[in-house]
Amino acid sequence: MKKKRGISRRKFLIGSAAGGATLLAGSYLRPNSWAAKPKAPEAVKLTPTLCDGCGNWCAINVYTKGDRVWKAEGNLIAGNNVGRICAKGHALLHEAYNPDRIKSPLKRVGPNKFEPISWEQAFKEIGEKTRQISEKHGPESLFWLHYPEGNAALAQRFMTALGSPNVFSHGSTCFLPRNIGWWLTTGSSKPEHDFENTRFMLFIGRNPAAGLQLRQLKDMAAGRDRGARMVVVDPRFSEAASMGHQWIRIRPGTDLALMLAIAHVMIKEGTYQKDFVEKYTQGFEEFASQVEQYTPEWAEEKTSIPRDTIVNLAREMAAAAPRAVIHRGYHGAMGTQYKNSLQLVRAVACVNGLLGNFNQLGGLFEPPKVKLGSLDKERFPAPPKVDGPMVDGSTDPERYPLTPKGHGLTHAIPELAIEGKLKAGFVYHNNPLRTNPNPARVIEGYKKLELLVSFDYVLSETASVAHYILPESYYLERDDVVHSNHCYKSKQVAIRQAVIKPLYDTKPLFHILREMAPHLGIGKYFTCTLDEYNEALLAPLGVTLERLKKEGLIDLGGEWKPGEPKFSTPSEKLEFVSSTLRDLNLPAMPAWEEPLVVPNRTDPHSFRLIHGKQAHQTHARTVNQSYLKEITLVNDLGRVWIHPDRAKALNVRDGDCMTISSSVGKGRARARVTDGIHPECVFLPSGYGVFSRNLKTGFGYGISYNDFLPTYFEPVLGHTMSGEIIVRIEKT
Ligand SMILES: Nc1nc2c(c(=O)[nH]1)N[C@H]1C(S)=C(S)[C@@H](COP(=O)(O)OP(=O)(O)OC[C@H]3O[C@@H](n4cnc5c(=O)[nH]c(N)nc54)[C@H](O)[C@@H]3O)O[C@H]1N2
Ligand SMILES: Nc1nc2c(c(=O)[nH]1)N[C@H]1C(S)=C(S)[C@@H](COP(=O)(O)OP(=O)(O)OC[C@H]3O[C@@H](n4cnc5c(=O)[nH]c(N)nc54)[C@H](O)[C@@H]3O)O[C@H]1N2
Ligand code: SF4
Ligand SMILES: [Mo]
Repeated sequence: MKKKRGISRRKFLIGSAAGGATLLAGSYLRPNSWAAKPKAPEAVKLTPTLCDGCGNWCAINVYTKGDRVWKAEGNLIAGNNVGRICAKGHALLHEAYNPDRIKSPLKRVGPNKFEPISWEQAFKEIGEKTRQISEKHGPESLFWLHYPEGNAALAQRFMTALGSPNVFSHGSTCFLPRNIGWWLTTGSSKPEHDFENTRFMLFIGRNPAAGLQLRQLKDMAAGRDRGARMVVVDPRFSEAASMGHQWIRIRPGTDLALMLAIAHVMIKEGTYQKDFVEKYTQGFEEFASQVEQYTPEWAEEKTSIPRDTIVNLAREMAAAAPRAVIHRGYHGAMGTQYKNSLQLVRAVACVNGLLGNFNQLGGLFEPPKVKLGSLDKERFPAPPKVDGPMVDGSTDPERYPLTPKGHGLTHAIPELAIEGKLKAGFVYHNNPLRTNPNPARVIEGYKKLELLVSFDYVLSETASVAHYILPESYYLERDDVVHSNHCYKSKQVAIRQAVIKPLYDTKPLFHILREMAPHLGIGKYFTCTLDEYNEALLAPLGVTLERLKKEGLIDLGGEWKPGEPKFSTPSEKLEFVSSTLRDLNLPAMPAWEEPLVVPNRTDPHSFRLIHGKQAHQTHARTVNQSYLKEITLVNDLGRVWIHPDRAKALNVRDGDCMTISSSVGKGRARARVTDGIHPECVFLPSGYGVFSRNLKTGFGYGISYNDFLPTYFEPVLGHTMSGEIIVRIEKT
């Protein structure tokens, strides 16, 4: 059953080193090629599961006809997506049938040359090599890197069993300052927004209409339709801006100045929520005298936003308070993009404090949390704790005192490999060669590893340089660990489960680890079955695994209600002055900090390069899906946005080819000349630049911001500062 519909191993063609691997000469999916196949009526079956198209893990009901995937619908009660599915969620159903998929474990036998091997051989060889490396260089020379999801706890268990503290996530390229800034100020790193009931919503470098969060998007629209005002601050006219009442065009990297000036106006005019500030905050007096210097006139200089616009924004928000809310941010201005992003997040949290919106209708709230159970330690002994520091210094209190354990700084891995401090890596559901800065250096580093094991379902850039590729079954083919990340206003628990049988010789991560563990001498920590594991997680919730599998997602109640705000900071208040930062001798109050780099305003060729998501692509991994690539091609969405005045000075017309270069890279892209962009920057959509030849649909289309981004470590947290890119642009 397993391999029949795919290609047999013998037919698996290995290309020449120069030409790259030709995995198979299969036909590519064309719109409806499979869905429309005329067939006799077949049994229709519904399986509830979770999408894997991005970190939202939307709950979906997938229908099969016979043994093929047919269609999907969103789960109506799911906290993250309330019945919705995006274009990627639909298109990725087809990806199960993409001929680029890896069909069995592979061993790399030369540059881009792979040989199919058995699981047994793969486990044996990986086991031997890992043991050798661990004995010779210590377990600290091993690392795991993943996009953490339900399976994250498994990876942690696996590395702990091996004796290594080195578990990395994508955090330093995505959300690090956002989480830490909120945590420092309010004690919680991811507050939710009651957009449905708000009267004013402000977005600062956050675009839920393309960096999708389907629940937020629905609630934003609902709030707006009920009369809330929607304002979007972005250097470009984003999709969220197109939904809103007002787009405020800001000079990139300067949102902190805007926030400080808004605080200045609200305090000076006495329009902040005084009762809230008095009862629930700490350090207001100091903060108030701090922001006295940040006048709207001063902020106009920094941000290029007219003074009156700033004053009006502050007044409108204050008038709507406490039912006024500033989005908590994600990856844009408040994520890992700027040197001042941490200060910006702190400032945004503080202005939300001035609005007094915490735990209020139409404001911010702490979503109810599900507390999952754990394995019975008598039956399933846990590996001894590993207390040592992470190899990248991210857990060193002297160096990065705030960077949380379990994430690390992923972009430090290449240098550590070059220095010989890291020798072997396991990379799961992550593609650092494409998603980390400065690919030349990342490639060099990863190639230095003595052992690189990739768990992927296609030969991504990273998988293509790995020594072994252990193909995980596609999300539609596998059962996973229980998820508890769907909680929005109530507690929810959900599960991903197989909709179809695996098409090829692939396995879910749980099974891979369980079967590989004995070869690494850690088999005794991986004796439970996935069902036993999931049952242990569900035990405290009073929900059976059987019921969860039947329903896919269960609402456990515990509805959020507005009320008294609670902050789990050291002072148990919202901290304008952060006690943690003060103890660390770091700036304890939001204060202006320049971005790391600025374009040369007198040079017509000099720009900041900014970037962002498009609704139909995830990172750089979905352009290998033919429908999604088609959306890009038909709408010409790969172009780089440039302001008409700047384009004119370079003699660039709409559609012309431009050469873009920075201190680390060079590339070409066509121009989209538009006044929907700040003149001092260009905007590059972040979904392109696939350079793995083994991804045949996506290969070679477009460029990536990482190609131009030097390897930086922000001084306090260590994140990538991926918006601190200066490029030179010329007409090609
Ligand atoms: N379709 C889709 N949805 C996704 C994802 C995906 O890949 N594709 N990924 C998910 C993940 S992991 C994440 S992190 C989120 C990311 O979601 P967002 O945080 O919304 O991410 P971005 O699109 O990177 O950036 C948002 C906006 O910031 C703007 N921006 C850049 N620099 C500045 C600045 O200095 N100031 C201001 N005010 N704005 C600036 C950009 O123009 C962009 O419109 O999306 C999630 N959802
Ligand atoms: N070029 C570029 N770089 C980026 C971004 C971007 O938009 N563009 N965004 C930044 C942000 S916000 C983030 S969060 C990070 C994300 O960084 P990564 O986690 O590295 O990003 P993804 O592209 O989602 O990589 C996922 C990898 O998992 C593989 N994969 C997909 N499905 C499965 C599966 O079912 N099982 C397994 N085992 N593997 C699977 C994909 O083939 C891909 O190789 O990247 C950051 N860097
Ligand atoms: S937002 Fe789209 S791609 Fe992401 S999980 Fe939901 S349906 Fe899938
Ligand atoms: Mo992200």
